[in-house]
Amino acid sequence: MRTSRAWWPVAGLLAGAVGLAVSYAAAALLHVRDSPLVAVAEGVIALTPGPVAKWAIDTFDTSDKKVLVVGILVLLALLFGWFGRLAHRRWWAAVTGYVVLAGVAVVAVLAKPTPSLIDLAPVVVGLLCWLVVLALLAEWLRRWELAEDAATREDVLPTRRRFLLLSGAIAAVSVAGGLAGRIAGNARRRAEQSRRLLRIEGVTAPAVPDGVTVGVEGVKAWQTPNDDFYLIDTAIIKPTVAPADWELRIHGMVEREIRLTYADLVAREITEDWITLNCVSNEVGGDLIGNAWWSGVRLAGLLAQAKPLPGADAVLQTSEDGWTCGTPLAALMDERNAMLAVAMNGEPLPIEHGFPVRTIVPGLYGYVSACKWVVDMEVTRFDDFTAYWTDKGWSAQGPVKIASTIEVPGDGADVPAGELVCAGVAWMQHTGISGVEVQVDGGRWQRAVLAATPNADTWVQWRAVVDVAPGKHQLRVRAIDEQGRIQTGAVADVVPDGATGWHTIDISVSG
Ligand SMILES: Nc1nc2c(c(=O)[nH]1)N[C@H]1C(S)=C(S)[C@@H](COP(=O)(O)O)O[C@H]1N2
Ligand SMILES: [Mo]
Repeated sequence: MRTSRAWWPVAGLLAGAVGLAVSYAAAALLHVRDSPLVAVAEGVIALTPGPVAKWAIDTFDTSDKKVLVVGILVLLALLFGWFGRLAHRRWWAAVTGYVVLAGVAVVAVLAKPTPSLIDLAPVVVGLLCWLVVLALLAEWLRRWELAEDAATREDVLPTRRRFLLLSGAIAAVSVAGGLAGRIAGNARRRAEQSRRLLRIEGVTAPAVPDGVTVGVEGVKAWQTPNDDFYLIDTAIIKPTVAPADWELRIHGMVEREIRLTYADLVAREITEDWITLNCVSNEVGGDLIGNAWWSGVRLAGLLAQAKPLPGADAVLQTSEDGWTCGTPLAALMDERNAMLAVAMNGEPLPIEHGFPVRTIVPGLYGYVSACKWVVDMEVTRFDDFTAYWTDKGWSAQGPVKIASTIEVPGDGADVPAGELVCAGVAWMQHTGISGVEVQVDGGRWQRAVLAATPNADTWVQWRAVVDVAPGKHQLRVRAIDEQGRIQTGAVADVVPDGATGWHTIDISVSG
């Protein structure tokens, strides 16, 4: 291995290794369920005829994908080495080789049951690594080769040393990437495993109440499935806390500090309720809102045990990843179902929704209440602290604002003239909605029919029929709450405490 020529396959191999390692780490850190390699392995299994797959599993006496993954790795190593050799004289052949491999991974990832764009990120990262690293190594191999042609020892040695150092560094990056992926993946796997095995006494499956839908196709499901529930958080790497490691401390302006393990928590009485959660950043007509069956432990009881001191008016919540929010103490202690939630739609909280424990408070935007992965609650005063979003210009107080949306027809829809069925949702958690009205082109407000709701804390579906003549028209909606307050048409931005304005859509009516 004294000549540069012998090192081209090694360069290809190193580029391949670092690309795989970095994409593996990216998959683990981004919580993509499987790395591209595993996706390919599973793709191979899926494409393998049943008897062959069975034979392979029997022969290798292993039910997991290890043998297959190792097999694919060996094949890849050979390919990478070959690409490296190709790169010496035919750079584009090598590039094409890596791109084809990435293409195989893309197909494998997209063939999974619910692929999303983020699932492709590890493949893209891996491909970039391959190309950049191969280009780097090739550059130094070429210099080394030039020096060899010049045939003086003094020229050869420095370029050779540089190439070897670079190779060593890249090998180290591969190992580090592999380790990082392993550690992140293990933590995730452990949390996932304990999550799957959890059976929480008192948690029941959701039963959607009668009459909550208006029966118009195109209106979002009244109950939001966990997989469709919007996600907002600042954590690039989601905390993976196993229940056995979870502890909550309630302290600050209290007579009695409380420390609670997960077992302590779920040994208490479980409360369950339908609650709609929405984000203060939701634009008028936006979809940062979802409705779920939450199960957890009422905070009122816990805080009453801690006995807040006079003068306290806030609870500063902190999550495992350091995110903070300030919640009015009163909202956590009044009659509403403010809870430390452990389950969502009858299942242990999904990791990205705050497993093992998060806070849910009806009537408040998420940014001042719904702390995911909550581990600390300090009873305090609003005057004495700021929190993550208040530091960035958002309001300290975040009660939800009354809102309504038109979901059917869609914005820009073409509809026939005559009677037009419109439908959508409205919400004003913890107060409730008493009416919804729609308007065509600024005309008179027409009453909609409301579906049922189990309580004042969920959104409500509405349906109305309006008459439309051929031409272009605007439809508008507004809601009225249980106290008779009418949703304002004044337009406000989401900053600092939530958007206002009437959701308005355009339609074209044909004759
Ligand atoms: N730890 C943590 N909790 C958090 C946040 C966050 O960034 N970190 N975002 C909050 C915001 S702004 C909202 S709207 C809700 C969203 O909850 P979801 O992602 O389960 O829908 O979580 C809240 N809890
Ligand atoms: Mo939010």
